Amino acid sequence: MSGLRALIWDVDGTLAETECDGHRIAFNQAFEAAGLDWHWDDSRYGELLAVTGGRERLLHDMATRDDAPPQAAQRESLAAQLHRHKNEAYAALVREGRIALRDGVAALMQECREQGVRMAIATTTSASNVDALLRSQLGDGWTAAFSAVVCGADVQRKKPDPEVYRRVLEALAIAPSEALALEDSPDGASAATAAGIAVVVTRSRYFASAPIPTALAIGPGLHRRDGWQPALAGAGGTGARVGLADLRSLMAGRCARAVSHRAS
Ligand code: XBP
Ligand code: MG
Repeated sequence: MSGLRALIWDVDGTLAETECDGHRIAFNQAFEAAGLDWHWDDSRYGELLAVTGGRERLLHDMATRDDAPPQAAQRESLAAQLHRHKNEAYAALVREGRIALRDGVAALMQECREQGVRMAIATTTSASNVDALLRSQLGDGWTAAFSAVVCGADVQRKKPDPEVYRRVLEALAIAPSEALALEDSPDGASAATAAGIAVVVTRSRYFASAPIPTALAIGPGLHRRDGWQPALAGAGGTGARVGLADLRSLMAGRCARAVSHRAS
């Protein structure tokens, strides 16, 4: 049985609720700045999150519009322009302190540091967005806390493809069984699972009830021990929140199940 050597964090929805009050607002600001009468409301944005990657999301939306440029090359160029503007607007929102880490995230990060569990990031979002968010939340030296950071532009294929997780494992030089991923979305969980990594899901606003059958456990957030499937054992050792002891025990349960399947 392998121990937990690294915790791999997804960013949007997992580290912070960045989508509704961050990326969505910033996309709408980019539309306005470009003189476009386009607006993504909460419900439309929820649908569009089925497309991973902001530029890809823009192109997908354009394909449904009569008022988008007719030629593919024009759409690509408009999507690139809007996406650049969106990321600048997102960074500005984050710098204003509009987006905080989700409850329980900082405490689990601190536990990782204390217990020598390395941390990494596996995200679809742009590196500039990760930098803006973590600089605002963890300070200028945030990169020192992470042994690997793999973002959207670093891979050929975004989540649900496992490439981003495989790249993280390579950078950490560990086996999939030695890592645990923290995710919030079906595509994110599929990506980690396809890379052979166990996934714990903390429910986020837009994926509050999405089926995520591959998750080792699903719960409302790292800040509480109730509402988890499967139920967390009483003695997590960290009081009211989810801690490394819980994650290790979930991983041990997964190994025990794998062994009993092999034996039967
Ligand atoms: C979430 C995404 C991203 C963000 C926007 O990534 O799919 O596209 O919505 O960021 P994850 P970009 O959950 O893997 O962190 O515009 O930079 O793509
Ligand atoms: Mg996510």
